[in-house]
Amino acid sequence: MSGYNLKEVMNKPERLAPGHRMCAGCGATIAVRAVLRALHEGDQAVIGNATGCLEVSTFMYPYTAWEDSYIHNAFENAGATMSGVETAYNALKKRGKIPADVNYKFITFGGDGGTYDIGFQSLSGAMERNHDMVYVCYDNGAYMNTGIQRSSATPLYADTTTTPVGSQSAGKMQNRKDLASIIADHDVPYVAQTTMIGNFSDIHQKSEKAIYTPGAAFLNVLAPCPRGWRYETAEIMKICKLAVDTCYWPLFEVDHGKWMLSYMPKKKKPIEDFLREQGRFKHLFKPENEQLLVEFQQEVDRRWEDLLYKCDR
Ligand SMILES: Cc1ncc(C[n+]2csc(CCOP(=O)(O)OP(=O)(O)O)c2C)c(N)n1
Ligand code: SF4
Ligand SMILES: [Mg+2]
Repeated sequence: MSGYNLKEVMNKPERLAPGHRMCAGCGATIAVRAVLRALHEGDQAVIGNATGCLEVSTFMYPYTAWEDSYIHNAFENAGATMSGVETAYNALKKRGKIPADVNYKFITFGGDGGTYDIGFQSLSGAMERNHDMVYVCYDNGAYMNTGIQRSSATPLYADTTTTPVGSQSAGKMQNRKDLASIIADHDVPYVAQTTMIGNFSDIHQKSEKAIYTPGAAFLNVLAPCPRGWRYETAEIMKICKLAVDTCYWPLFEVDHGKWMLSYMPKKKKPIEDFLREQGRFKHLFKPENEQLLVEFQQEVDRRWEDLLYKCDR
């Protein structure tokens, strides 16, 4: 892996062109651009994309913001589509129909709805068959494109349009699914959890590893949505940092079965610091909901301890 140089990386040509129609400050597009910057110069990519905000707003036929080949498939089959493309590519290369010095990489993007829920079976199949591809989930914790419905990635007690907060409900009643661990249990070569913090080195280095490690790789990227999470657009970097420093979104990787923590907060912050910034958790700060905050903290602690245990082995 090459050393990380922020200036060099940021000056690379953009592979997702400006002019798309994602909201200003959307975490998804920042995540996509960061992942694609990890492609080496000269390498080409085939991009897959499940239905969701990213697809709907970057690929309005006959316009596209994607500089690479791009396939929009249905919600449920992003994993299957890209595994088929990778297989066809290998077959054509074997027959000499694609020159030996041409290098394609296969990268699929899906939102949490398209990945944790509806496309889960095809993702699981593609990972288990160990296709040489990267599946990137941009996790904004709800079905944003259709109006902020809860998914299995939505955090506990979040206010969404299908888990509305009111006198009878405190928001989503279930904990979020831990998809990165589930994919790690597929025993694939590389899995990582990341987001946009600091100088972007974490997401860059993990993306490069994911793209250039032979076999299947999965990246889970926290991609805040200012609209659905209800925070000030300009605060995205603060929100991501708080997600990591409260251990709500730990940064880790699983490289050929070896779990490794990428970042240990100097001082683990209380979960309130992350939740307070977002309108979807506003109700948790009413005096009568104090116990809900305690429960949220317990859940974060439980998962953090579990991760530390896995990384210690
Ligand atoms: C099978 C199927 N069900 C529902 C839809 C409607 N739909 C389109 S985009 C979307 C939300 C996608 O959510 P997510 O994958 O989290 O991506 P986000 O919009 O949050 O970026 C839904 C429900 C669809 N296109 N296909
Ligand atoms: S609704 Fe959220 S996820 Fe969709 S484009 Fe806007 S900020 Fe991004
Ligand atoms: Mg989503």
